[in-house]
Amino acid sequence: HLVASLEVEQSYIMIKPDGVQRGLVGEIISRFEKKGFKLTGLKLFQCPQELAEEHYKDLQSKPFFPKLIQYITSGPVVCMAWEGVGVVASARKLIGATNPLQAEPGTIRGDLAVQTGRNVIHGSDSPENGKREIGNLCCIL
Ligand code: FUP
Repeated sequence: HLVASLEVEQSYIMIKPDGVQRGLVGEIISRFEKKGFKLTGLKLFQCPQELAEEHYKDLQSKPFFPKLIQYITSGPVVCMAWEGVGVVASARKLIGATNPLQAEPGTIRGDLAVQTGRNVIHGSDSPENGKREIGNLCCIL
């Protein structure tokens, strides 16, 4: 469980292909803006397979890995860097549980998604991964 931090951090937030296709980009950005975080990078991006595999390398051995890579490379994603005090843990709260059926109403996944394999958005799970992911995918930002 992530504890709220007093440090200024950066989180890598990515709106996945289903979120872009369903027209949820404005709604999602708006939630982070209203919360008070600072948008420091943004790009619409067609993620190549190698970058997707690098981004999700911790999940390489999972049975759903091939489907996950197929999904994330199926259309453009919106790559963003968001900055602020405690942004990593706070973004995870705004996003909600991985399985949208278990995500609380009021969260992005709780309000906007149904399937784990179509859960609309990614957010870094630690400040270290925030840096890594921004370095990995936001070399493009
Ligand atoms: P999260 O940090 O909430 O995005 O969740 P994970 O890092 O555990 O999983 C990353 C992505 O893998 C999820 F967004 C969707 C996919 N996934 C599945 O497709 N099936 C699973 O059982 C778990 C995760």
